[in-house]
Amino acid sequence: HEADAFRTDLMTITRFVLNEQSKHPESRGDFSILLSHIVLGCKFVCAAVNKAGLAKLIGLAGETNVQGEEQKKLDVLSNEVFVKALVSSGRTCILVSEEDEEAIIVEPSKRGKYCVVFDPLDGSSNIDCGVSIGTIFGIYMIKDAGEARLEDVLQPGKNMLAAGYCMYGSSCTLVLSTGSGVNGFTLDPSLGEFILTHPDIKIPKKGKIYSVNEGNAKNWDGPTAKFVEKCKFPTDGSPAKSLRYIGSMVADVHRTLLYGGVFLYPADKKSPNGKLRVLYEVFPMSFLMEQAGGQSFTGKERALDLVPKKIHERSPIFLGSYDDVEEIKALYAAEE
Ligand code: AHM
Ligand code: MG
Repeated sequence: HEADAFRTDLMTITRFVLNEQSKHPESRGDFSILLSHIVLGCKFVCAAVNKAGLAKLIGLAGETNVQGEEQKKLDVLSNEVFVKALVSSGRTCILVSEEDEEAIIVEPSKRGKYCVVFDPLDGSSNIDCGVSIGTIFGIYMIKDAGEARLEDVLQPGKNMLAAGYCMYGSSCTLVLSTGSGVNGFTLDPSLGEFILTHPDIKIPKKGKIYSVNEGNAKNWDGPTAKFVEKCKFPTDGSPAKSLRYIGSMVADVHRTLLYGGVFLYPADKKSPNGKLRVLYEVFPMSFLMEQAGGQSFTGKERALDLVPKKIHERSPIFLGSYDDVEEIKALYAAEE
């Protein structure tokens, strides 16, 4: 169709969030401002990641540049960009980043009511071979606007107001939920804008893919081992599942969200709490999964019910299509 050749009515992420906001007349636009700063961080990291392969030539990411100066590693650089963008938004009070040991308490003159937990560049071990990596974030609102305390971020994931990730892949895709469904936006590099490309994402009820680091199998617990065995040798007449594992959480979860199936990073004998971090990996991804109609489980409980005690705490995680996670839950329940 002629009319389809060029879309002339572009739903940018800013327009989308402002639309959402207009449904809440009491809102003063703080969230839109915060989000625009997160979006800026994502655009910056996207540009930096796209140039990563040129590092030796132009001096990026831990290489020495033409002036002979040591350059910052891409994950360190990304963290600095996000911290500065978030603080300068004037809408944040506590920041927790995978890259910083301690939580950052924003100075009083720049404070706002939001707490942001984030992993600025997850999967960064994949940078050098060009595999997709991403930024993950979750947003809480503080209880008492007057003072910011660490307890404000040590809340269960179900208290998050919003969560999302940006994947730096064959295209740059930002997936966001503000608590009423999940929407995906793709960066149009010529416009420098994220455009709504995946409205109202729903994960298939059951999937054909499982995604796990099977190299850890010898250390798995019973239910995890049984589940993966069933994926390969189903006993109920259903077809065997395909295995896909990128080893980059954002990319593995993104595929799971779009195609269905399960992504798991279970506990094992060596790491009884798994590998992934509760606040800025497990919670945001679990929030998105539930908002898309899927589920997320820790092996003990609904992931979003978990109450973290420390900011860098880890948890096992099983997330994805509703029916597939239901199967995992049944295997754990049978163990008890
Ligand atoms: P990182 O935060 O050090 O990048 O580690 C997190 C990454 C995730 O993106 C991915 O799901 C996981 O580590 C893969 O771990 P493994 O290599 O043990 O399979
Ligand atoms: Mg990480």
